[in-house]
Amino acid sequence: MHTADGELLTLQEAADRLKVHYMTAYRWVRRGELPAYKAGGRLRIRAGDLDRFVRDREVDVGLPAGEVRRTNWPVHVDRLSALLLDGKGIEASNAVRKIVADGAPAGDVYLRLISPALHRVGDEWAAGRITVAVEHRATEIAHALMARLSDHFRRRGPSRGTALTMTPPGDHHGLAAGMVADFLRAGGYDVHHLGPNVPIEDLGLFLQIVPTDVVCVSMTNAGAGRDLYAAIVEAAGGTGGALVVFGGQGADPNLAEDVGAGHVADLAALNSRLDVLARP
Ligand code: B12
Repeated sequence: MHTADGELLTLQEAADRLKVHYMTAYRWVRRGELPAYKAGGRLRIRAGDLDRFVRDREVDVGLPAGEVRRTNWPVHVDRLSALLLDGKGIEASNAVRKIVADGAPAGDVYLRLISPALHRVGDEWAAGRITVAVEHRATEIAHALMARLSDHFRRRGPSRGTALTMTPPGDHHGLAAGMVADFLRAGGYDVHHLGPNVPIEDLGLFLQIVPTDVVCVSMTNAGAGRDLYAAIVEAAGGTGGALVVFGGQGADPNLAEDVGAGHVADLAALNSRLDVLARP
């Protein structure tokens, strides 16, 4: 779209150019995403601002009004991966904010955007194309994105129980455990998120003091032996204790089953799987 930069448009004209309903354009103005001015009691939009708005959102706008807008995840993953690798935290945050404002559920942002983007970062590291420092920077940006989204996972109403989330000792990959914590909160659990690298002994002491229904362990490093699985179940009170569920890239379903624990691979299915696993 090319217009004279200073040209002033009414909101209806701006909506027409964006091919969206008047109210959609108004919502963007209210949210401060589309800059507008009041002149003669009416909202005016500078054509240059409209151009910039379109450029920023080239994937999202331009669909006929009324059409269901689908989030184009592969395009967003490409963009977010690039921003993470370039260390562009503010731009990454703006991109995620827009995607959510356009209706994408925060849970999808975790599973379909942030996770795959981080996997790409890992691939770059494994191929020797980026340093560990660059990978750390990307992880910190991802952490900040998640912190800003965490309010979306709150749920009011009666508690479904108490859950604990963590990674085992020696596993420093804490982001996924944070996602698990947020999904459990959305599912109605009160969550104690202990984060990464939790010593087993301290887990046991914690669980003796804080009554907990479910312990969700995120395992990223592959190759943990049966002893670790068994020690976690033991710390959770053994067979009569809390339900222990393992998940993550490095979790072994057979070992989980072998020690009497559950295994769930798909985070989106965790809350419903817990209903089944918790049944006597
Ligand atoms: C960031 C990162 C790090 C950071 C972690 C920092 C932090 N605060 O988390 C740091 C720098 C510490 C790190 C260190 C290492 N890392 Co690293 N790291 C990564 C990276 C790039 C992203 C991890 C991540 O957050 N992914 C995003 C999450 C959300 O995705 P996810 O783990 O797949 O989780 C999803 C599902 O699995 C599931 N899920 C996960 N947990 C659970 C639990 C439950 C209950 C359920 C239901 C579901 C579920 O839901 C999630 C959402 O979709 C990955 C690349 C990758 N492929 O993930 C490598 C990666 C995991 N790292 C790897 C390696 C090798 C290492 C090091 C050994 C490197 C080294 N030589 O030092 C060390 C190990 C350190 C340690 N002792 O743990 C390898 C793992 C190989 C393996 N299979 O063991 C990977 C895969 C990189 C690669 N391509 O080779 N790493």
